[in-house]
Amino acid sequence: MFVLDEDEKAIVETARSFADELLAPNALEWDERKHFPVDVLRKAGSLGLGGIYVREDVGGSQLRRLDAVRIFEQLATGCPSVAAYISIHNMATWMIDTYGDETQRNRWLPGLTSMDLLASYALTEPGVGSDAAALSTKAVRDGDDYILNGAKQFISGAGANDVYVMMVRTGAEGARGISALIVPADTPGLSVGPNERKMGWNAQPTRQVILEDARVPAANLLGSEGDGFRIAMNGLNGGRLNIAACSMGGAQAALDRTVAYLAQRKAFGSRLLDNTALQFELADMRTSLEAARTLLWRAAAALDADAPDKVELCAMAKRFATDAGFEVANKALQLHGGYGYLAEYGIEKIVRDLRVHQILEGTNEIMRVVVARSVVGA
Ligand code: FAD
Ligand code: 2MC
Repeated sequence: MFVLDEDEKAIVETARSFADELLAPNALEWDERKHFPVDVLRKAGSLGLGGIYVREDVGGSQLRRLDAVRIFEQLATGCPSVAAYISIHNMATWMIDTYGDETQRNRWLPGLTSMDLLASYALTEPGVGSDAAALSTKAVRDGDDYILNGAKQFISGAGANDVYVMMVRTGAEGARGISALIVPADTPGLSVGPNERKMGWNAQPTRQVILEDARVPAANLLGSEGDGFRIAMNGLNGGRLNIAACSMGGAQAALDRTVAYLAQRKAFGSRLLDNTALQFELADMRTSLEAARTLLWRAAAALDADAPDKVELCAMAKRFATDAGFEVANKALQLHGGYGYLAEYGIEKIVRDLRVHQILEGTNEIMRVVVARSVVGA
């Protein structure tokens, strides 16, 4: 698993070239202008990045989760925010591939895998984040439709997307009363709030989604009524790994730039890179990233193998890698001195982007809840 064969190397190199050529040169400008680069996403789609682990008959690349985390690490070296949106799009697209019927797959997946269509994942609500099973957006059956009322909060890609995979309540309280629906973005009665002003992740929009008597065909139900929470959580297992990979890529880029910076910066008569105390910092940063990457690849292999401990391994990897990634990026900022704090050096942007990975796709406290349950057998 740790020595890549030629095919695996080619996949990683393709993702790296895409990041070097199309993401990195524009990342600072997109952050400043809060620009969502849809044209670049379409190019990602043409390379097979829109359905990385989706089946080939609908245009997917049908790769493994292990390939996916390596791809997301490379994409994030160019821009963690754009890489993370591609990750969310892949999560939603995989949910339709895995739980959709043939009509749903053929209707949506060719457009989604090519990224001509963009997807969002809508679980969180204004009153409910970590305690997702308590969500209250209602879907009431009316003939051949569901009528949706409620609101979704913090939805990545909203307003620029074509479709939501949305978790709604069709039954009683609790996880078993939740269903997953494919909701077209142009559904009458669906509207979005303003783009949130955020600390980072500025190259993708985050908006509230409001549902007022929004009518969605019942044929858009994924699986059966009551399956929605399980579908949502299974999507998130892989999503958590990809977000962790985005932290790896951002932090690795920050570390690489720090080495280059210290090599040319002189103080007290020599290069800062020759200072042993600073070399020790770099050694610890590299060690942290290698440890996190090792756990991440182990969790991805467990997900590929559908191992019985995949859920807690994904949670461990998400918690560990997003914490490590943020700490490494923040140390990189420190080692740049005052220049690390300036936008043009690009390090503070990585720090801002990586901070939210400790919060979303399940906070790192919730990751500990998941792991703790596996330890104590709850
Ligand atoms: P809360 O659940 O209110 O938690 C507040 C604090 O309490 C946190 O520190 C939490 O860890 C802690 N806490 C809560 N319960 C426990 C517990 N049992 N034990 C210990 N600590 C606990 N959601 C989507 O559905 N789709 C998206 O596309 C999406 N994109 C996002 C993009 C951004 C930029 C952001 C910021 C969020 C996004 N989210 C999205 C929402 C994100 O998943 C939630 O913010 C997250 O799950 C936390 O929920 P909350 O904000 O309601 O915090
Ligand atoms: N994988 C598969 N199944 C899972 C699962 C997982 N990771 N987590 C829970 N389930 C199943 C569980 O096995 C149970 O199934 P069954 O009814 O068959 O026994 C069912 O789901 C209910 O689970 P719990 O009893 O554990 O539910 P509980 O409410 O106690 O806790 C918790 C669930 C806290 C783990 C869940 O609510 C959670 O993960 N919260 C965090 C929410 C989150 O991650 N939001 C991210 C939003 S998306 C985002 O941020 C983006 C940027 C896209």
